[in-house]
Amino acid sequence: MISRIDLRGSLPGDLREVLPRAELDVEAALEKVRPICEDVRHRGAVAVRELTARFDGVELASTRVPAAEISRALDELDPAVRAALEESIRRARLVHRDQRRTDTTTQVVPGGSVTERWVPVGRVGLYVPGGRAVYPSSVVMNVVPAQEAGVRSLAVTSPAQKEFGGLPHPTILAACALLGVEEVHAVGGAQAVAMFAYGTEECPRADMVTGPGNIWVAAAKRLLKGRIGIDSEAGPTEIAILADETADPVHIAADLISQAEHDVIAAAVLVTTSAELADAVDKELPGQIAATRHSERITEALSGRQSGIVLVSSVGDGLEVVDAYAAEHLEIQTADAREVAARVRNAGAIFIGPYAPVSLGDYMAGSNHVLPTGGCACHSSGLSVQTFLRGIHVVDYTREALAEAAPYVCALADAEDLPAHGAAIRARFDWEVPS
Ligand code: HSO
Ligand code: ZN
Repeated sequence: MISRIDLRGSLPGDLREVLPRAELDVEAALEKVRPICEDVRHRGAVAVRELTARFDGVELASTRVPAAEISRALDELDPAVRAALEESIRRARLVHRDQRRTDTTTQVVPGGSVTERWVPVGRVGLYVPGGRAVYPSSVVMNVVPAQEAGVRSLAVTSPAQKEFGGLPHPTILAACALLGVEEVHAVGGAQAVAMFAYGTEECPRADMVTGPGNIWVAAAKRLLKGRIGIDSEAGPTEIAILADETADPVHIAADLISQAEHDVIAAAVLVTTSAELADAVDKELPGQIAATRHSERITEALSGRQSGIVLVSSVGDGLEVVDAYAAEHLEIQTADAREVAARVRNAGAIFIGPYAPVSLGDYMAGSNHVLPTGGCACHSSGLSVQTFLRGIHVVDYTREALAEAAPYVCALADAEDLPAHGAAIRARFDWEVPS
């Protein structure tokens, strides 16, 4: 069912051309999203509530979820889920706390220094999908780094659900309660991103919006980027596995299936040096798929053109392939997996050996599961404390240190035909260039 690409000869020049990949046409969604964003911009909360009625079939009195509903959701949460969320939060905090940055001061010359001061973003809006994808774990993965970065004002938004009386899914609300998030809005889709970008009477404007969403959310992020900071557009999830003959086909099949479970357009790619392993995985898949609840969705994802098994002649070639693919999640299931993993250059997150499956990272490793998709791992990282910080350079020079720099500044200003730049220096030294 899963297609095969044989690259055991020499690797093609442009690997990206031959590797399977989902195509999400965000561009096409832009025109639909534009009037929605404009409406929110001009009519604020009224527009957000009208759009929620139109798209989610829910009439909201206010977009803001009452505090009592948030604490009630926690009271009613299954104790096993509560314990798991608490442990997930604890582990994520450990990792993200270590990502905090300390200010550094560099003495450039005597009397001249530059300090890099790390300052958290003031207000952040966190988007949590609703509908088919109800991920309280994503609340944890968005909120923890923002909190550890020191973000003072945090608001979560998640689509209003008809079946839950117009509130976001109760497990989402309970996760917010566990994390101490008090501001939650029952808004989804492009209107949620616009609500944060422009602000409404019920939701103050945010400086940044993060979190995964559907194509409308991605399109709204693309449209409003600049007015509001974004993390990434977050496309369909993907897993790549680099494996040799030492890997267990049962594990490989299970891990491919686990991420295919997210979406019919999720991608699962196995890159292997072993044709026997590829055959064994092929054989293993149907039985495992048949035994799982979302078998239809999984079958569609695995047989789609975004998924496949890629045969390579060496682990070295395999590394070239996975680097070109730049997967959101990359498992290394080879002999010396640690050593092989150390050679990977492009991946959102790397999972080493047989006991670090992606599902562990989704919930409980302590790592973040909001990661770059669609090949963006070659230039971007997943969500972290750094996402919510800005490094501000603070320049502090004495008169003497400026005098020493003056001839250089003036020379470069002249070379760029920007004499007023040089004049701003000379004005401090009786209009001379100090020597
Ligand atoms: N694998 C998803 C995250 C997730 N998995 C949430 C389960 N729940 C994208 O990294
Ligand atoms: Zn997952």
